[in-house]
Amino acid sequence: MIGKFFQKPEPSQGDRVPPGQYLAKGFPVLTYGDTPTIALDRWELKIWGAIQQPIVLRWADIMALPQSDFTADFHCVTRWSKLDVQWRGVKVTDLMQAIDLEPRAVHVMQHAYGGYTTNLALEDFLRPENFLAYQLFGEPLPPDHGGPLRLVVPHLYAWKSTKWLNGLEFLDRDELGFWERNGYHKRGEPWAEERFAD
Ligand SMILES: Nc1nc2c(c(=O)[nH]1)N[C@H]1C(S)=C(S)[C@@H](COP(=O)(O)O)O[C@H]1N2
Ligand SMILES: [Mo]
Repeated sequence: MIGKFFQKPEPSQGDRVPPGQYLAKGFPVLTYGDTPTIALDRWELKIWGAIQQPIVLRWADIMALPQSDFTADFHCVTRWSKLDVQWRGVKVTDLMQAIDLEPRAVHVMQHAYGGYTTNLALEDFLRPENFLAYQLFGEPLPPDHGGPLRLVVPHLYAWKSTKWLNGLEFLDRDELGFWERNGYHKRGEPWAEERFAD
């Protein structure tokens, strides 16, 4: 595994690389299926389920929210990690200011253009470090990395960070997303190596 595509962490980075992970050279693309093409003037983010009022956000609505820069480590369950990825976008907590959750909301399903889904517990979704990203290293987020817009949930394996996000469905119970139905862990915390369902 070490060599062309992977490298050993420097000692100073070691405590940032979760068990069983290697540092990737570059930033690999990991997609199940094809990369969809979405024009910004047709782009939508639908938010529905256990909330007071379903809404559909357009690109201008995202741009009207507070914008922030983020630096976050990225851990794929296939054992590569990339440290200090630089993004720009909107905090989940800022997006959620506009949403009135019903008390029965306890989980959220992320939906993507193309049909990918992944589930999160509400407390994992609402963490202050989570964000919606539309820039990567100062450039528009490349389509292969999830552009125009993806979610990033740094504290969980990256399959919980949906590329081409176009829906957030709030749920009154946990439901499994695409990888979770295919044997992966419900939560996916890298420091605990929550890779597979028991
Ligand atoms: N829509 C969608 N989002 C997705 C995936 C996918 O196949 N489709 N793959 C996930 C996985 S397994 C990982 S590791 C990261 C990879 O992000 P990257 O391709 O930008 O490195 O995206 C996640 N989000
Ligand atoms: Mo992954």
